[in-house]
Amino acid sequence: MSLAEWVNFPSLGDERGSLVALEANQTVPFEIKRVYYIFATQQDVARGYHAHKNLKQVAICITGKCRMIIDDGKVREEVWLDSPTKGLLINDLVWREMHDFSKDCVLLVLASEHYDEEDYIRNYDEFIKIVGA
Ligand code: T46
Repeated sequence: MSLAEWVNFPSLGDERGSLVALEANQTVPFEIKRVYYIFATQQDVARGYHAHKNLKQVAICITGKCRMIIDDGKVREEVWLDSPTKGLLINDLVWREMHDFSKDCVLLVLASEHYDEEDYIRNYDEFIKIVGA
């Protein structure tokens, strides 16, 4: 079974161009408490390398693309985020790594909780112990 859960956002485009609406508890399956975006990532830089204890996120590449690795301790999967109408739902206790950012990549992330450094699991061995894999 695939680990990757996608949320497809309808493109409300017309002859002027495109528009996507992100609505809490509707197109986005949780209450949004925080929004951040990653941009101007340097070439050959990888980010992430952590999991969260209690955090749901939807990640959308609104411009450009990047490759994401998601891993629940049993399944490790690689996906490309490359569409402004496609969000990757990342649940609790999923290890994530982001690689191969295109120069123009803007990765928008909607989060179910406020920022809390205590929620991060930054050591892979500790993550594997916690998920009991
Ligand atoms: C995730 C992936 C997709 C804050 O102060 N507030 C915030 O909301 C965030 C997300 C980060 N920060 C600070 C903490 C660090 O000093 O910004 C700095 C960079 O954060 P970090 O190294 O955690 O960034 P990434 O790209 O490795 O991971 C981020 C998110 O932290 C993480 O939750 O899932 O993007």
